[in-house]
Amino acid sequence: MSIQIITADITGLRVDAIVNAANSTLLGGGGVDGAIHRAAGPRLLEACRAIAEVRPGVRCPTGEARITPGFDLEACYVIHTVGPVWHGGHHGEPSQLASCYRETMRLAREHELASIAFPAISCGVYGYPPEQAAPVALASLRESLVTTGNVRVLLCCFSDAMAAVYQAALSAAG
Ligand code: AR6
Repeated sequence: MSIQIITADITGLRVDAIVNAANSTLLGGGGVDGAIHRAAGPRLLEACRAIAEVRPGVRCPTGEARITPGFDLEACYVIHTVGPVWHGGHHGEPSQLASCYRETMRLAREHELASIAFPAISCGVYGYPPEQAAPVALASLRESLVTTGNVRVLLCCFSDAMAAVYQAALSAAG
């Protein structure tokens, strides 16, 4: 089992898959989603558009994940997952966030990926406090890694401050 915290732009990482903190349309947005679409090129949007809607306008409900190729990225795949919008923490946010990590790791296992990089899902526009998101992310990943085995997991933070929060949660988890 290997979980490592780094500070980097996720779009430049040479891993089997990078994870996109998307919205349920899967048709792009700001933050890391916008950066991934820009770096992967227009074929990524075409691939996302081709994913079946589960209801009008929703290709990926909150807490679920979908996989596409990485196109112009160094990464072979993008796994798109939709984190919860923070509404104070008592509206199922922790279990939805845990589900994002679990469902993404399930797809990683299905595709026999050896390395994967996650951004801090929900910790930007969606407003999830990083100090509360980090322990949820780590607990879910640790659970998944019991069955997923030898996958190298990178938690790719966009600032040293965010990396420090995740590092503290990793240390606290022992
Ligand atoms: N590499 C790594 N991390 C990044 C990068 C990057 N290039 N760019 C931003 N981050 P956010 P969310 C960090 O807002 O909160 C989009 O519009 C960022 O600093 O991207 O899940 C989607 O379409 C923050 O720590 O995702 C949705 O509508 C983290 O990534 C909505 O935002 C997540 O911030 C999703 O919101």
